[in-house]
Amino acid sequence: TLDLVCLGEPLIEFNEQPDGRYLRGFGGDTANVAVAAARQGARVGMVTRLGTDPFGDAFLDLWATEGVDARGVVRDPTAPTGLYFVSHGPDGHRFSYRRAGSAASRLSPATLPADVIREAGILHVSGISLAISDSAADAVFAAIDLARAAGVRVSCDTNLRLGLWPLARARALIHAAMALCDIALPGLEDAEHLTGLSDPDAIVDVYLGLGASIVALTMGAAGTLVATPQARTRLPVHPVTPVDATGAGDTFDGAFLAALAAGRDPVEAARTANVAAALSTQGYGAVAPMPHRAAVEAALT
Ligand code: KDG
Repeated sequence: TLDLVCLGEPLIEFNEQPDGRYLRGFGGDTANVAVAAARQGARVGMVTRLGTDPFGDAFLDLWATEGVDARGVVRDPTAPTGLYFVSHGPDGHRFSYRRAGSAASRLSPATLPADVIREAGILHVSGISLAISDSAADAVFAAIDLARAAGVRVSCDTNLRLGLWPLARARALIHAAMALCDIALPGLEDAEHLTGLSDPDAIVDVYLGLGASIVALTMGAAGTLVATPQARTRLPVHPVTPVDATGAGDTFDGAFLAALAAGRDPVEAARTANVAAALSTQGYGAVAPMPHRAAVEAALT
């Protein structure tokens, strides 16, 4: 059995270094969540499609190393593994995608590994899984149906990427998915765009209103607002000096879901996840600097 199954697109990462070179690594939001959760000790599976190219091989090697179950991964000889570039400027990082027509964009309901999804404790999806193609969005909703029918909890991160789709369509699909979710993981900036609101409590009301029983609103330097229908708690950010925040939100999600799967309450889970997310910003890349459980525990004490 698995604690967590993540559905979405892995992307090979080329991360700009101060000397102008590009450091090769791994990204793709839900794939980042998978590794982050595995490093916290969760049993994790990935559901996606990869090309039969060396970048697809590299992901399978990564998942073998990290202990991420790849039974739900299909290799597609007719489409490439996607990639993206990360550049850094005074306003933070910027992504440039080379992903149109990728293997993962061909995700569809017909090739979902139903057994892998049904055996999980939690299914995690995101706004990016919904954005990459119509058939991938169909796959997300089909996976959610499978999960709900089997009593698997569903988690969704807004991960709004306005470079991938227009706001109105993003809002319609992301909120349709959120209405089927138990665990809502909005980021403040995403949620401001999606709801038109700026007050964190009002935003949390929207996601609780859509039906989530746990909402963790991540607010960057302002910390995290964790809410259930019964209680709300604000947690401060764990102070570090960041180098690259790429994947920090995904690291939060992975550590949060791993802790929930281990039976921790949402506030404890968010406390751990805040630390994991902060530590993940101290090196370049989405995946390489993600902390293991021991480092998170050491920083918590
Ligand atoms: O959250 C970080 C991701 O956005 C990054 O790894 C790239 O998946 C990615 C995307 O589509 O933006």
